[in-house]
Amino acid sequence: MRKALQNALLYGICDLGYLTRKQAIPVSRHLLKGGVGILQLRAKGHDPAELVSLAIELKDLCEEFGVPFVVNDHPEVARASAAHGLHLGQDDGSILSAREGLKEGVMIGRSTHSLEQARIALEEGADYIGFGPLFPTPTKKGRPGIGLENISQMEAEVGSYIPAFCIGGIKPENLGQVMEAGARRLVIVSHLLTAGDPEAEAKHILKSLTQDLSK
Ligand code: 3NM
Repeated sequence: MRKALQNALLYGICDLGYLTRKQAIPVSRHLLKGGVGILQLRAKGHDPAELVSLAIELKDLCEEFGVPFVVNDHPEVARASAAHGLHLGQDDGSILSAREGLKEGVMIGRSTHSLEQARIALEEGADYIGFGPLFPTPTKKGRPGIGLENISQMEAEVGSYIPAFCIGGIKPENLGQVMEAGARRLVIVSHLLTAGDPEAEAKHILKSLTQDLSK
C-alpha cells in the first residue's frame, strides 16, 4: 500500500460528521470508484469501540480498490481493523511513539498547519502530511485559513520527499488557485460528501488535477 500512497492524488474522507453509519459504505464506494487514492475514517466525538466494525468494512472495501485505508485519531481502531495507516493531529503525540504501538509497515500521516510543522513532520518520519486548512471550512469550524503562500515552498521542501496533501475548504471554485499556488495532491471532504454524485465529482476533480500536473 506504500506504493499506492505515492500514487494518490485525491484523498477522500468518510467523515461521520457528514455521513450516517448507513451512508458510510455506499458513499465511500462512490469515492473509490471516482478515483480517490487513499481513504480515511474520521469520526470526531464517536466512541472508538463503536467504530471498529465500520473500520473493518472500510478496510475491506479499500482493499478491493487497492487503496490504503487510514484511521483518524484512534490507534486502537487502526489496530483492530488492521488499517494500512493512522492519521495524527498536532496534539496526538510523537510519530515515533505512535509507531511503537502499531504493526510494522503501518503508515502514519500528520496534520500540519504551517511550513514549520510540515518540516518537522518530515523530520519526525511521517509517511505523508496534510497541509492546511488553506481556507476556513465548516468541517473544522473556527480555524482561520493559512492561505496559499507557503504551498510551493512546502512542496519543494517536504512534498518532494513524502506525499503532501493540501486540505481545507477546497472546492471547484478555488481549485485553479490552489493548483496555481503549487498544490499537487488534495484532501476534499465537504464538497465531495455533499455532492449529489460524489463519484462523478471526484472524477472531475482528478481530471483537473492530472491535467494541471501534465502541463
Ligand atoms: N483537517 P473540507 S482542514 C479535517 O488543516 C481537516 O488539518 C484540516 O474539510 C487541517 O474539505 C480539515 O470540508 C477539513 O474543508 C477539510
